Amino acid sequence: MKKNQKSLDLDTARVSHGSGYLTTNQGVGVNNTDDSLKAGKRGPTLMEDFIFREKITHFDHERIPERIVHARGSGAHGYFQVYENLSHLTKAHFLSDPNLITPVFVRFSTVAGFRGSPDTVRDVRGFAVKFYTQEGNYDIVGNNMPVFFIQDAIKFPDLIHSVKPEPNNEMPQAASAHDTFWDFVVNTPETMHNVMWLMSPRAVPKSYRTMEGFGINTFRLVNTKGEFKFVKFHWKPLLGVHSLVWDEAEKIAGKDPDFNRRDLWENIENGNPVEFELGIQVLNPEDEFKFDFDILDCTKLWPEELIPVQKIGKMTLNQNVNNFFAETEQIAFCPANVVPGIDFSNDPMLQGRLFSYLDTQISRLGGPNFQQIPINRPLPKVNNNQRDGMHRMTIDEGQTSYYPNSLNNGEPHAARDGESHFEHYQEKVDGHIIRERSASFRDHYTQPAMFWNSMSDWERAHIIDAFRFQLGKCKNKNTHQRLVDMLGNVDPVLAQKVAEGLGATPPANATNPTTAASPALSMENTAKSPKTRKVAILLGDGFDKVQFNAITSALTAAGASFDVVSGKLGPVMASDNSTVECTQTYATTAAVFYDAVYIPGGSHAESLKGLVGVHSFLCDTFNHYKTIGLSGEATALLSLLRTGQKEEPGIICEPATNVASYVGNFLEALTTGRHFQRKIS
Ligand code: HDE
Repeated sequence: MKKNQKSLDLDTARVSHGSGYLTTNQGVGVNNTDDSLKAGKRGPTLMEDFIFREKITHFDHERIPERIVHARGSGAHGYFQVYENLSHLTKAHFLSDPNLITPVFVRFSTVAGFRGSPDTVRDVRGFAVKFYTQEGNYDIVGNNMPVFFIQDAIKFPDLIHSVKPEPNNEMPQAASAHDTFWDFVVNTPETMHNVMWLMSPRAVPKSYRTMEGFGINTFRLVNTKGEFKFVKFHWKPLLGVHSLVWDEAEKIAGKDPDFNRRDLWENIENGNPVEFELGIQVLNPEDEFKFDFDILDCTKLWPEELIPVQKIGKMTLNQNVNNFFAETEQIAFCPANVVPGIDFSNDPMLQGRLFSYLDTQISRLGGPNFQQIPINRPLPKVNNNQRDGMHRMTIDEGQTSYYPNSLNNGEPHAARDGESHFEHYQEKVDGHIIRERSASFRDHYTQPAMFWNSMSDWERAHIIDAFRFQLGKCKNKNTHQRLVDMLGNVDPVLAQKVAEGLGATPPANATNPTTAASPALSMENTAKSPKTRKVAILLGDGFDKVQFNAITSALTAAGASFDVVSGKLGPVMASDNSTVECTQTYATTAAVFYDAVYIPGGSHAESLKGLVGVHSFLCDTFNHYKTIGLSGEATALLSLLRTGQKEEPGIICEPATNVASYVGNFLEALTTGRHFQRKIS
């Protein structure tokens, strides 16, 4: 792979430890790193043992504070290319030339959990992208939902205190299903819209490769003529948007806490690039007041049907980190990192964010020089009079470190015309200094209702179940009722169903304030591809090799993958006495890690019937709406499902197997993914 500019820059910091003798940090050779220096073989350790002290001291200080939010994350390198010259909209150089390759680093994250918490919890996901442009670093620090919980940054500490583990006992970990979060929600109606998203399947993404990203806040694009447009940023995954079901997410959290991290890592490691298109919604300044929401209110989205998303470029992630700490942990994103041509709006959340990130990074990364850490340093030369501070990495030469100066001929000089530089958009501002919320921010229910109206049946069922689960974990009954009353302003059916589950009283005057819907908000019609699909093939001695071969070659041809699962690792014998290597067992894997299960015919079917592992594979696959494939003698295993479940969609079961047509049916069901029409109760 040809290296991009940032990769070459990072090469200067990479150190290989493949060979050579051990040394101290001073470069002095060490011939024993196993025994400390003692006064006699059984005597006390000596203070003069600098080799011992250095090793232990370094170890004692190996941890840095984790991020106050978004502590749990995974990152990857890649690049971005714009589709066409956008200089009519923005003077940003990296958006002007389709041939230009801009290196990027992306960090995906959960929000509430600690650094070691599981990936598949119900939470918002962070989606932060750093573009290493030739005009400096530009960051889109976004989430996988297009709206936020609050309207003003000053409330952020309250929101986060409420969702983090409760302060008296530090429970629960990485979960919003507890009293303080919902107490905050019922006291803060502006949270309603993001809460609807949080209860939806979007909050349990199947993969970082299959979630959307949103810059959320409103920004400006500014061109060379000084004209601006308001803009919102979107990332659209080429593989479509896909989520887990809740039971699956909970099981995976225990069985593989690194589920999303592993998926990202393994796909990049296996040469499957991860691709997202960058989209923009562009709004003319004269249209600022045309809508029934305020475009500066980040609890509102701009419906794509009103303001279409234009796809402007593609990001490809194709390289894993060499060292998690040096890269993924030390990277520092900041919404204030903008380049000429991209500017801020007066969105009060954005304005607060512009302060917070750099501030937190000064303590997280140990002082004001964290921009010099290799993963953070920009590609253009940093040229200013800032000096000193903790961990300064550069040796800044010269006598002068101030401006203006004559001793250094006025250098470095203020950028002149023709030299890339940032100029703030010269907005005219006029108003009284006031600590108040704009009246245009007051409608907290129309867009949550629009979100609800846009959902398919299975998404609605997911949302109702999520509310019931989350509130069910809150001890305070008053909170249940207040939440149900809030939902009465979103939709009567939603309020009624959640009330039923909680034993609360449905609100008397529940109404849905709008008939509007935005089809783009539903995941129902998203792209579906067999390429993301993985099948568990359950085998015992005596399986039908012809059927096995037909399925596995069709899966490989379609770009899907499979694991052979059996009672023990090693070879499993087919009916024709050939063998197939089994790489997973019922102890090492489970149905939650696959999109489908397939069992070929053959004499093994009888023995599989009695195995607990096979039983739980089939039941979980059924309950998670996934495809079940049984052919030949294995169709008898249908008896492991309850009566009435056998005719449900997504069950491809043929006793007299016509191999070619069977394989086609199975692949079609697999590509569909989940069969939500299935009745699972
Ligand atoms: Fe953040 N946020 N945030 N946030 N945020 C941080 O910065 C903050 C908000 C987002 O992978 C912190 O370096 C405030 C919205 C992501 O490293 C901190 C407010 C959105 C990440 C911070 C918000 C985000 C962060 C913690 C309210 C979506 C992880 C560690 C005004 C548009 C970036 C750090 C990474 C991280 C502050 C709201 C996204 C404390 C004050 C809205 C993806 O500075």
